[in-house]
Amino acid sequence: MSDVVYLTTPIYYPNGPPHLGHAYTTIVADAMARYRRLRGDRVFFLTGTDEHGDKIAQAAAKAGVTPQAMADQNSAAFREAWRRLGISNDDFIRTTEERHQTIVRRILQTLWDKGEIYFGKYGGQYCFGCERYYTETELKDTGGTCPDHETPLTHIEEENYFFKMSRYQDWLIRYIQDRPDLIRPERYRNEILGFLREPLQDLSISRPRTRLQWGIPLPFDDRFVTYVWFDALINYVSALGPLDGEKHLTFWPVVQHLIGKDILKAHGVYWPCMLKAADLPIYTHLEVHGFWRIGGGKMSKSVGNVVEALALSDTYGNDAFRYFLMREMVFGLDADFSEEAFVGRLNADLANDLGNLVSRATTLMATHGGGVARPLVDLGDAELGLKASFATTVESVEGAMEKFAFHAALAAIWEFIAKVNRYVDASAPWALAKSGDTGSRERLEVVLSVLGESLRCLSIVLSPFLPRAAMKMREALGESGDLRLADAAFGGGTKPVRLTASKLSGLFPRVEDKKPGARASARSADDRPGTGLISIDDFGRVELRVAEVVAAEAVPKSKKLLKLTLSLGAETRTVAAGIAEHYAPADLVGKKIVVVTNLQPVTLMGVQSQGMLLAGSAEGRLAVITLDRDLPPGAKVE
Ligand code: ME8
Repeated sequence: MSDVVYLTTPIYYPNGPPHLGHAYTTIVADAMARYRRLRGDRVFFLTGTDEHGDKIAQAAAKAGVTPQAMADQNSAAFREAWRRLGISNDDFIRTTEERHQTIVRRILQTLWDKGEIYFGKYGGQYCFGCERYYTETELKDTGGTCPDHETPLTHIEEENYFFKMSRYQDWLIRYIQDRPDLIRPERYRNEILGFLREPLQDLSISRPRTRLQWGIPLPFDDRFVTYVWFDALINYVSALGPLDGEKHLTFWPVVQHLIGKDILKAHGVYWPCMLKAADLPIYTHLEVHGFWRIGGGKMSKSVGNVVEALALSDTYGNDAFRYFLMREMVFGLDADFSEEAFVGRLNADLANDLGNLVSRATTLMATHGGGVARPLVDLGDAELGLKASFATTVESVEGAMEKFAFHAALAAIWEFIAKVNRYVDASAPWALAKSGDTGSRERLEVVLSVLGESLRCLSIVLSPFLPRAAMKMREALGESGDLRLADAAFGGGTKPVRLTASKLSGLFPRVEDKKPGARASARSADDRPGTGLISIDDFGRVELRVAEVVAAEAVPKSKKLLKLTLSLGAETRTVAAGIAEHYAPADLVGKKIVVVTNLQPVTLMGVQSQGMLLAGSAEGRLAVITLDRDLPPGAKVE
């Protein structure tokens, strides 16, 4: 393994808020970045947002905002989500940034000058959701609908610029065949090789501006914008700055991409061909993981969607959330997400196995350690067994992390935790403390030193996975200074072994009621026998009030939005409401309406909106909810 690494996640579409799937890739990338730093490697860890193309343009049009405003808002939401999850990325790239666009233009110009791009006409079945054409072979089992979106395709015939990808087919097959670990796990390597058995088409890399405005204009023909995938993939290069700069020269040769299986083709086929054509080295590895399914397995559907699933990190804590995702999913395969399974692992692995061990060991050390430190000596068979076992654990973690097998790394660590728990039971330090004779006191010191050493070593190997818990363990042990994997060995610390610690209990509090939502007091499983039902407490979290419309005006450049000034009795608020196609401003002034008042404010077309009014709609008609009797502004609605 090289001692420098550049790790990337996909750059996510900011057409909505971040969700479980985005969080999974970013969390495993973060664990890997932390692990490599722990090894003493130099790491550059990148994530970001993919902001051009139809997807964003369409989502923005639907919301009545500009694509830039939509991208700004959701890109900020991604950044904020990663901050809250404690993600240690070194950079965050947005494809609307100038630093990115400059490099995209440069690479396009180079390929154009080299004759790698030509102007041509293409007709085919196009999916607007995927933003790409489908070949007949790809559609043979779908009856002509998009295999991903299951929606009808549109026949499009248009002139575009094409990248001569087909000429790289033989080269790519050989390149992959010569490198068994280029695309991992193997199933995805086989999928790409299988795909390459069919003739490879050239890639349309532009979209006419008459159809799509939102993109990077081609440097050699500004009637066209760059195809979003051609633009997006280049983020991995553009984030490192100029191609002759120090950062590029250091990190590009050791780039390793992490992606979900949905974007395998773009990364396994388009990207290496693009890099080859641009005379840039190909990535060292493409690490591909499977998909989280919700409600797909036998588990009950307590979490309805991927955004809700991500919110469980707030309910149960970041470390527990990271642990569950990394332990539950075998990297490369699909897995089912459910709150029951999450709570199950939290209680069994984190509260019971790890939390109890830490609590028992630190309590014994705090009570009987006497503030002493001593060399790690007089070890008996049990202690030497633990020492050897930890050395094996570290080897297993290293082997697993080399293959991105996060689940296996954690399983190995938990085997060791189980052994230490058994050691505490078998050596019965509380009995040694009670007996009080010199032999027992000496034996107690050996046991406490081995427990302290076990926790210290555990805190190091756990730190990439459970950064906060690991830090708390180190604080309890009085450890400070840099975390280094090299110190994860019995007797491997820099100082004599401590026998003392501050008591650390409740590292992972048990969720007493195993039913989902037990700790999120607002929810309970019994209130939700099927999907889609919410409890009265869920509903109670939404604050609704009567508001009087005191002023209303159109929002400049927006077809949909009206800016309403609302009186809520004691306060006045502004709300941007998407009702301009149904109401003239004057129709609304004086009306008493119902408003959600505890929504996070958002800015829509330059208007800060501090709430949302309630309205019903059917068959294209919309009606704002008003009162059938008079109530004062500010009155609660429940
Ligand atoms: O495809 N399970 O962005 P995107 C696991 N912008 N991972 C999941 C998931 C799930 N259910 N759903 C999404 C794009 N992901 C492009 C990428 S890169 C140059 C451009 C994760 O917002 C997974 O990493 O649709 C997947 O590859 C990625 O989110 C897709 O994110």
